Amino acid sequence: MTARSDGIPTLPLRDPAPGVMCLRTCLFAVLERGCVVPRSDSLVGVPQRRGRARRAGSLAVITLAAVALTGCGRASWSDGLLIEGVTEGAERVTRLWVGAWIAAIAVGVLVLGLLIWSITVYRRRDGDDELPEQLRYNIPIEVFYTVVPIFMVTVLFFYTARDEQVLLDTETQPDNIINVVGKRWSWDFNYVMDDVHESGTQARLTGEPGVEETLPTLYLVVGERTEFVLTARDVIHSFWVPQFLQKMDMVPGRVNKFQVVPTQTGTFQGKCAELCGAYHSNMLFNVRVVEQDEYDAHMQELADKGQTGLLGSDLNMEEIMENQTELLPEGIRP
Ligand SMILES: [Cu+2]
Repeated sequence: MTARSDGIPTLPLRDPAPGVMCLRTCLFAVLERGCVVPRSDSLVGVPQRRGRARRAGSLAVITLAAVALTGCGRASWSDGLLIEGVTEGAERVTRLWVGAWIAAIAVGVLVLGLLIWSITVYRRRDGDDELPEQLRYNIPIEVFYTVVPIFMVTVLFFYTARDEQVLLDTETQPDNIINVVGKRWSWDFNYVMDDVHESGTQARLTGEPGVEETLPTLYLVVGERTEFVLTARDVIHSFWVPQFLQKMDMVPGRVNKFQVVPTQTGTFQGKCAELCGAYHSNMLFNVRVVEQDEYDAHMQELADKGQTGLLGSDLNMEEIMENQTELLPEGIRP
């Protein structure tokens, strides 16, 4: 893929999530068959049977696409087709995701079942000339359908709040602290404990392969607890590494934090998840999770290039709020 039909070049990055890739391919296949887009011949009196056959064909293709997703790389039905997580917290997120889907499907099936049951059993029959028994102001029923949704929302809220509390806990002493700064339209990485930094520039989407090698790259040590201190230079951005299954906003004047422990080595994609301006989609970066010695070598490489010291928050367009400055590590404070 090098250019869209409108001439705008696209970025030949690594494959997206396996499930996403397959879903996209399958849906394109359906669209290309003309199954989803209405065709003009259905408007000029072609027998309806053909239309019906086509619709049945579409349905079959979509069903097959959904089934085929199970065979697409690492996304599995047991994980709710969610991309594979590569941090310690990922399993918790996956469980919450799968649980929420099970609850949603159970409620959906129950509601549909009740709907079909009521329109079948209580349908109007020959000779029914009067209104059936009316159930307005039936207090037990009204209490029932008030209490049940409140119960369902409470259960979902409980599990979400419980998991969020664990995932956003920053009480544990981290092994490493990295200040990630969002800016239009790239990233700065301050390796606080190693006193070096990297300043990225926005991706040049040339349409040629190899663009990903030019992106700023964030290095992390596998198995090590890293704390991200998130700030923004100009407007709101959002720090998102899809395979962390977690993201967080970067708000001018504020300091946000979360910690991760990466569980596998490898290179992963990162991007801004908050529409932040014209080149928001160019705001890309890589994450390399490596062993300690490779991380140390990279820190040395940055130092050798003269990228010592940290990029201070005085570069921000907006000052960090007073009650937030203490959340910043020394060396970045204004
Ligand atoms: Cu952004």
